[in-house]
Amino acid sequence: KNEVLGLLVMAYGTPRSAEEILPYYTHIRRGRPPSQEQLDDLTRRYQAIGGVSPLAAITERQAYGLAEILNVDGGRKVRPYIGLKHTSPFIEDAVKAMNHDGIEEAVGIVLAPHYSTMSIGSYQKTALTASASLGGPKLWLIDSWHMHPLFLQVLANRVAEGLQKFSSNAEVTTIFSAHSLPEKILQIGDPYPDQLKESGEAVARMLQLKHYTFAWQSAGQTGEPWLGPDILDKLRELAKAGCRNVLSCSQGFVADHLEVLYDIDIEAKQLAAQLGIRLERTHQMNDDREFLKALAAVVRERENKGD
Ligand code: FEC
Repeated sequence: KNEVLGLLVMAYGTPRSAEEILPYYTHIRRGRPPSQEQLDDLTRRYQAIGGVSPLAAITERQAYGLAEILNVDGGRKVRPYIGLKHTSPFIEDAVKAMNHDGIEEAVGIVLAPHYSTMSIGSYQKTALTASASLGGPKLWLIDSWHMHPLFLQVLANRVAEGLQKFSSNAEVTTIFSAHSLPEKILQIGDPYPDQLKESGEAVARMLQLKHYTFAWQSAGQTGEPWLGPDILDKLRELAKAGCRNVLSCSQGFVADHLEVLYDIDIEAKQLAAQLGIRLERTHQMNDDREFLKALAAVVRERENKGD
């Protein structure tokens, strides 16, 4: 038996150059190319954050950093494989490479904390379909890790650090947000909205936060209703209620990427300024060692659980 455990690290993926924006966007839209106007708008947002997103490099540092930690913890040795949802190396490529390398068992983790059929569920389906068609490896997939105590501790530390940006007597409202999804997920009892609440409430309890709320961000424009309230509407509502200080915690994401660097740092900050709100945000997890240690614990727990 192959003693090496495969470590399938799945993430969203990002275009690595301006030329890759069109195929990437087309893939996100399940093969339907965007209109010129939509493409121009997305290109403009990438330009506003420096041309390309740092996400590709961060995903690599997270995956290899995680493997490094696992390879010195005394447990089974791991070999990392990155599988991306919307650009190469695709999830299918990673499963194929594991199969080719003779990996028999692998733990699969998605670099997003909360489960939805439309997010983690779809990564998992792709991975399982690929391994079934190739005849291996056996995949031990992790559904969600938003309530792992080590992760909650890192998240709470981030919020505590964020709150310190404000003066000690300021009244600050923390907004916990995650990527919005089409409202139709509610009809199938999707756990996503409850999971967002669960981890946000846990952090609020740990820090004894007095003022906190929840919102959705980065909704797509597909014509159908998406989960709300949107974070921009939430800011308007808070401003009306007299709130002047807001800490944004995009707890649904674990890296600095377009949805944080543009949607929060540019778009939400601009609106906040117009509303007379000081908006700060928590640092993303990126390849912070404490965060990767939390993921390492999640991986080992799944490995130990087995089939
Ligand atoms: O930095 C980067 O380049 C990539 C940032 C990025 C992340 C991300 C995470 C999530 N998405 C989720 C769901 C959807 C759904 C649609 C959708 C559309 C886009 C578009 C871009 C994009 N997403 Fe994304 N997402 C990122 C980027 N996403 C760009 C297309 C243009 C736009 O709307 O801005 C709508 C698809 C459709 O049109 O039918 C649904 C979810 C996550 C969080 C979980 C995860 O990371 O997997 C859920 C990062």
